[in-house]
Amino acid sequence: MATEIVTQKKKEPHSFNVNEIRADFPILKEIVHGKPLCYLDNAATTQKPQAVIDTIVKYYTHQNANIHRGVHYLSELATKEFEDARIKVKDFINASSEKEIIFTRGTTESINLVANIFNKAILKDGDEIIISAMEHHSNIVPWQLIQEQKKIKLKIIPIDDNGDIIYDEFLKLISEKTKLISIVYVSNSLGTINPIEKIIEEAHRHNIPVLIDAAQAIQHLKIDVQKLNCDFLAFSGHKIYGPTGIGVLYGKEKLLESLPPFQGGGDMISKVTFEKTTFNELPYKFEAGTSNIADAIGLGTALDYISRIGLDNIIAHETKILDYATKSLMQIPGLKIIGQAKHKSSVVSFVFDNIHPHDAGTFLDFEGIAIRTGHHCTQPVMDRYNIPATSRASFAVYNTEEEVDILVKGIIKLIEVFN
Ligand code: C6P
Repeated sequence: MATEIVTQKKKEPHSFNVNEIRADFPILKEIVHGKPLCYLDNAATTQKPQAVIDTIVKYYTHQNANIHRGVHYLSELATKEFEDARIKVKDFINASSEKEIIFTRGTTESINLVANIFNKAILKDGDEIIISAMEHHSNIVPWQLIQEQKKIKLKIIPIDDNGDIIYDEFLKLISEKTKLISIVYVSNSLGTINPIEKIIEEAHRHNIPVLIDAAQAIQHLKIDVQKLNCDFLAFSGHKIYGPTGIGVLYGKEKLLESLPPFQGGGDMISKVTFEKTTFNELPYKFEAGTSNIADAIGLGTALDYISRIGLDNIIAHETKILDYATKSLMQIPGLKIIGQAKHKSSVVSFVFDNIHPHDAGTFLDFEGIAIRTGHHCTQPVMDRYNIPATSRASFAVYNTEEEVDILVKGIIKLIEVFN
């Protein structure tokens, strides 16, 4: 019956027990090539807890309708669930208002949204955007697309051999022509945690807004946008145990008010005539068309899930796993870790003396181990280290030291077979 909504049993907060957490993720019981799945590709996407899967099934089974449009029961219910999810995002990153939370398809769309509206409203020939040498392609290409229309300059903060940005070089790049600093919080190929507090403070001394790509930070670090004082922040739902196809752009209310819409269509308007259209209030001005309702609600459940475990617990656990993995991998002769910054999060990239990363990835797959190999959509990082690709193990809340041991055993076998 449509009106009968299945209520989920409220769970008690987790005291941190990794086996209990693993039990929440049904996919972790899968057998791959006859071996238990050892999933170490969490920077690409995280697995989903049963609660998120249940939320999506429940939505399509009992709640599905279009939002913001109908006066009927289901439409009002779906609207409430969707807007509740927005409030959960707002609370999770401590934004000051839900007007500052725009639902997008993911980090990529969030960055493209900012690039698009900056291009429309702010950027002129001669203007400059600062990014870093460790950006994901989704924080490089949107700015290059603008360069096809306008003579804007992309200035790149260099990185050192460890994978840290060279802060003094960053200071030299700032000029009166800088219109935005757009920088990754945690590098997906090096694991570096950038000193974004310092960068934001410096940028604001020059009245320059800052966009933070938090795709690899939102699931591993505590983010308080008011404390950080960033102007924009982008992340994807699927990297924080939520569904694919949903993401967030946080923007300061005043800034968003002053900028034009991204796309045109339903929901983002206030009044349309053939002569003139006026736009809806925030955040709807930036959400044209029917939103990804089910997955926004699923993201809300993922954030509830994380909050129940507690980010402090997650950070402590993931730090332990990263340290253990780094120490274990460093002992393997012929393996070199790429990215040895002082502050790192949940990613270890490595190369071998004479084994191509793709061969390593394929070999380990047959051991049931899922890692990512390639350039990780950061080709300039590969160029910086003069390598074609890396193998990357990336960790999440459900990974264990035993899984690190399985990875190490698999690599030792790989080296024996290939040498
Ligand atoms: N990195 C990885 O395996 P989307 O695809 O929009 O959800 O996220 C894009 C993105 C942006 N910034 C950073 C730092 C990222 O790591 C990613 C996605 C994945 O590393 C897929 S390439």
